Amino acid sequence: MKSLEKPPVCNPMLTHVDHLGKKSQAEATCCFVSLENSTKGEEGEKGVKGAPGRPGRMGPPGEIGHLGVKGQKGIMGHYGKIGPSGVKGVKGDMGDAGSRGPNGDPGVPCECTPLRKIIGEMDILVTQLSNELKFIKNAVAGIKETDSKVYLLVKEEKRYTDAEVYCQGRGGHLTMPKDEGANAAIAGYITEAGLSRVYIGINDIDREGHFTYVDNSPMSTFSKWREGEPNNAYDDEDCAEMVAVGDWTDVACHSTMYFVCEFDKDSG
Ligand SMILES: [Ca+2]
Ligand SMILES: [Ca+2]
Repeated sequence: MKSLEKPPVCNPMLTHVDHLGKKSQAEATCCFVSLENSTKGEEGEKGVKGAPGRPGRMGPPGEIGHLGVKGQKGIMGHYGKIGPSGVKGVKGDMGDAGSRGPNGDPGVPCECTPLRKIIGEMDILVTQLSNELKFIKNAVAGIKETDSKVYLLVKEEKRYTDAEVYCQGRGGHLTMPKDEGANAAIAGYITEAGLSRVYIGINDIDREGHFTYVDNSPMSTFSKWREGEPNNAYDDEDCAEMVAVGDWTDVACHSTMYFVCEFDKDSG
């Protein structure tokens, strides 16, 4: 057996440290151990299992997979509910023109002269109707009556002769008071109407100073002349008026004023 060289002892306790903290070079080289020709020791006991390590890092993303195969078409579903009405459509094109109709009958030449005559007659009728309507309005407004007479106060200013024509046109005359009762009745109508004077049917047109009724009947014993009348003033008073109190005066026939017509009841 080869003698062993005594290995240098490495004693850390002999390591010199100077005042600057630096190890001495000579002493540092003494730590050398030679394991040549040493014997292997016995195997030690197995150590205790250590604690589990920390989780590793996340790996890289995998590769994209392959597309799957398309499935088969399903069966038809149930019908849905009816939807709302749609928008009104655009107007269609115009249809073709129809066939031409038959010719009309020939026209009649204008016969204007008869038409003008008819129009003229209609104008006359309108005028007559207007007058009749005016008469009815007057009748509604001013008609009065006694047992034997109907009196009409006409509120249209007319001359004496025109007033008598008006009354005759309706079947009467200017009123001819022949007694106190009739005279009072007429006077009452004048007063009610708020008038002061009206023509009555008395005149001396045919013979000055000889008064008669307008229907040429003679004056009776009854008269109602105001005192001093008739005076034939200016030699121009041949007609008669009644004032509101019922008195008579002679006046000029060309004066225009309202008047009273009278109608006999039994004359219809
Ligand atoms: Ca006279
Ligand atoms: Ca007079």
